[in-house]
Amino acid sequence: MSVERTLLIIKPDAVKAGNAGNILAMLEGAGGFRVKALRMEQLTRESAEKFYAVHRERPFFGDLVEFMTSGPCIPMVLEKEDAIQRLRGFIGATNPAEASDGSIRALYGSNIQNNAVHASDSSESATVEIPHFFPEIAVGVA
Ligand code: FUP
Repeated sequence: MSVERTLLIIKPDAVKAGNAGNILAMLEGAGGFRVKALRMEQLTRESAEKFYAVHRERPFFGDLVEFMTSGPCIPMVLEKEDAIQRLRGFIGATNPAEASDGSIRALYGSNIQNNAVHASDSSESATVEIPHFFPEIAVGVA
């Protein structure tokens, strides 16, 4: 295992609900992830469509873009040993109803769309997703 970087987004539902601070505290505390970059921003339609381009043909794509542009979100780069897979475990399943107890999505997600956070699902995804938001941050750890 090696130290990796991955992208997490606190989504508009969690920001609106005032859960961003609790989520960040979980990530840094119990999760042990180090924050390498972080910003609050409201996604444009163009940026959201590009970010989720892999889902362009799926029936939920339009609603997903609508949701992701509905308010500010907080993208961040996190670093840790084996960060990509560990973060996926820490956030829980896509559908909060199926997410393991104590995971971020179980605690703060409402449904499969409004599921509080996004995290890169592979090193290939992280390599594209980190520069989408933070082109100035290296994808790999020196
Ligand atoms: P994940 O990698 O866990 O975010 O899950 P997916 O890549 O399968 O889905 C990406 C996003 O699409 C999810 F965060 C939420 C949204 N989605 C829906 O809105 N409806 C669905 O039926 C499936 C996914």
